Amino acid sequence: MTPKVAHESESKGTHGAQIDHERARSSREADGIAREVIDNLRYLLAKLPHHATRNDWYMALAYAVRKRMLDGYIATVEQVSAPDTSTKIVAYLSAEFLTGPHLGNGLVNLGLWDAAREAMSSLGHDLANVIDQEEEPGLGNGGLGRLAACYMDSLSSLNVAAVGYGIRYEFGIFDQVIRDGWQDEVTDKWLRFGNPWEIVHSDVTYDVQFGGTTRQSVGADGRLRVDWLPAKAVKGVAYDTPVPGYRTSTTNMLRLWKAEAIESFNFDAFNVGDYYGAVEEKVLSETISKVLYPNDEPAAGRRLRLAQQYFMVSCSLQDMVRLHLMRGKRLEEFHEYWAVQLNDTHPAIAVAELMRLLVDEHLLEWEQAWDITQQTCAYTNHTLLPEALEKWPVSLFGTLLPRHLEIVYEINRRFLDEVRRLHPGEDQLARRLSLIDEDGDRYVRMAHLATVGSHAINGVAALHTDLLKQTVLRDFHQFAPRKFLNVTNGVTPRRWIALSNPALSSLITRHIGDRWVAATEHEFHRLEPLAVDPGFQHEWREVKAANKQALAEFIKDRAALEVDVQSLFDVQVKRLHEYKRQHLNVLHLITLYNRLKRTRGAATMTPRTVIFGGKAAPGYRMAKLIIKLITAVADVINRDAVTSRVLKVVFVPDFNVKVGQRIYPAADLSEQISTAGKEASGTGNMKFAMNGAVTIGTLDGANVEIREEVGPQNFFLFGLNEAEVGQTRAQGYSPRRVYEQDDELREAIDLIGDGFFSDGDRDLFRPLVDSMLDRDDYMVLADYRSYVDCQQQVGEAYANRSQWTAMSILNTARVGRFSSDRSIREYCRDIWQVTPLIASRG
Ligand code: NBG
Repeated sequence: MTPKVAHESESKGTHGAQIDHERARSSREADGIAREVIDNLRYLLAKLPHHATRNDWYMALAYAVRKRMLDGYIATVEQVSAPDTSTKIVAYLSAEFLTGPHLGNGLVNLGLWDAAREAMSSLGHDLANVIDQEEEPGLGNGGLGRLAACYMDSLSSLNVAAVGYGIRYEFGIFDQVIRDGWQDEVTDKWLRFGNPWEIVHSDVTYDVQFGGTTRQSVGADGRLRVDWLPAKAVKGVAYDTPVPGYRTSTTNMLRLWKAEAIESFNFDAFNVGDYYGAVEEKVLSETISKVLYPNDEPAAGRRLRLAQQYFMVSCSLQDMVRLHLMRGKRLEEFHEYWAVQLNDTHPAIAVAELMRLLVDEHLLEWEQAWDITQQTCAYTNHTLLPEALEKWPVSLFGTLLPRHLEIVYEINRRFLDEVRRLHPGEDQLARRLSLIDEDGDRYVRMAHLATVGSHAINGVAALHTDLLKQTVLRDFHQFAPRKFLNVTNGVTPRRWIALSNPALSSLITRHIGDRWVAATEHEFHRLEPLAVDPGFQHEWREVKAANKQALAEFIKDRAALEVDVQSLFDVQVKRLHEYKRQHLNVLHLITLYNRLKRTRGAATMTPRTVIFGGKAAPGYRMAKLIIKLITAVADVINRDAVTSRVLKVVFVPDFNVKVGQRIYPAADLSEQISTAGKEASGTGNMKFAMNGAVTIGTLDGANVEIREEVGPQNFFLFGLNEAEVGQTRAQGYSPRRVYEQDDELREAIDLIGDGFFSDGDRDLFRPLVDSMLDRDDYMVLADYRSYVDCQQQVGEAYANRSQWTAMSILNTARVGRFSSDRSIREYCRDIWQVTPLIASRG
């Protein structure tokens, strides 16, 4: 493993060494990179090459790549801060950024992949192994956080000046381990081996205050002033991670805040000898950015969660104000230079905080401040599920943020005056629109705050936006219809095709050139004529087969199971939730099992490998029980000599971005089977389709648009649509009746209920069985027959290889619209009114 290029320059004179060093700095060539990796080992990690661990090699390469990103970043800053600039900057505020590992993506975007591979191989290392060493930052739960990361990639790739603002959680989403078939949670210590991507700015810090009281006074100018006398304060420190665009010089920053104690804050405690009291204070301050909250758990009582939200928002807005003033601009024109996007309601407190900064701290008039706030902010809604709509008890809110509660009341008072003026006598309407929920205990409704404080509100898929207007935000829509618009989600083709599916990428590039990576929507259509070309089909199948082989090896490694790579890879990976209906998938599996058993294996059936993956919120008992059901059914099927020949079931533990990168490219069938009306958009559905998987799905979220794009004949549709779900309920839906009338369904449910998958234990799955038979909130039984029959068609279609391959190719060719570049262009045009920077190609 002795590096060939180790310190050539040492043999030269000092001057020569310096010049070599300078050349290496900006080198895009393999030897320059290799030399720098050796330098980094030595000067950043203090290691000799032959003592270096795999992590050291990864770190050394990461630093070399980061350096090249920083060149782009400095160039971007120079442009944005030029004295005559009128650039508007997008501030994407999000409690989650699920970026995935950075190294591979950085190499793709910077165009350094081949050089880095050559460099590492000259040093005796395989680039793929080095890349695999990186531990991903799990700073998000699922789709919402991953969407934020895709959008950051597109913003840079489209040369839009942007900052992603969020929280640097010390512990991200938990790691999932499966023990005895159950999910167990392990803390995610992603920072344990260091993080070479972030740059700490110890000088970019802000104080964030909490609690206390407020005091009114009248200033010398006769103006009413409100002072907030907080009880405590913490400091937010900026940690920046560069986000390079694809083959462009534009590099933006993801700026994440870490909470620290303000050193001088509790000096008194030191003076009176309460040393440990002071230390405790420090520990408490730091807990604010300690841990990411898993979603799908009641948050209403979580004081720390509200503190996190305010902490992140306050640091970010203070930072924007500082940068704005640094650029020599006036606060009156803040909205002309900043577009603040609220990613769901988690950062909705920004509306009140921006008002506070403008009115209390910078002494603008309320009306003007309100105008600026509304023009600056826009809000994206990501869910209609009532339990996921954030609201905070007024008492908790007022104790933590007394000044903000006053501001919320004042916003509400003015807003409701306007409502009453336009709709006199409609008290119920005013109650429904109010920022304060007064039915029973009083709550601050964060979605209402975000809606009132924004000039644009968007849903994340066409169906979702329509439902948003008809349900949760119906009254707001009637009140201000023009504020509402749809921006269908998208995913970045850089990470989700170029990086994770290199074989498919090079096949596509060989046929249509490489412009698709940046112009997916336009270019992918050029694949359509190839869909029926036998030669191309053959190559397409070979790529899929190789990806399946690679996944099979991964499954063997992680789940100790051998799977048949010729079989149909039928995949459902996403968070565990009843509305996503992993248990509907399980009912299908049990049905297949029963058919095989009945016919002693003679039933003609397309061999399948059914793959699950996903985390359940630690406190969501039903979701955890569904995991147990999947693993229990898998055990029975996989062990049975008859069934396991044609059917295998695997639960891949710890689904995350890295695992996703292995799974999407290997899928034949994508399961998008949520109850219609429940999945706002979905983004996994897009990743699958881009990688040539065909979807079996309901008319929910973005499935509707995916089906429109790929054509109904290339999409397996089943189930009730959203309107039918409502009608079925209204007509007194009885799941038990469905159960009684469908023999296969009854047989499947009875096996679960009778303890067949739980060693005779009839209680284990009882809550799940009862919930399906008694209420069936998610219409699992209602959609069962349609799903099972549709799966039958899938199996038959897969048996026709050339027809299936054509479907697969057409899926890829026609889903270019779901590139996040298209989404970001729409945000720029319709919501932010920003135009790209002029950038050179990187
Ligand atoms: C999720 C939705 C998904 C959607 C993502 C991104 C939340 C609150 N919502 O359907 O469930 O794709 O957001 O928009 O996480």
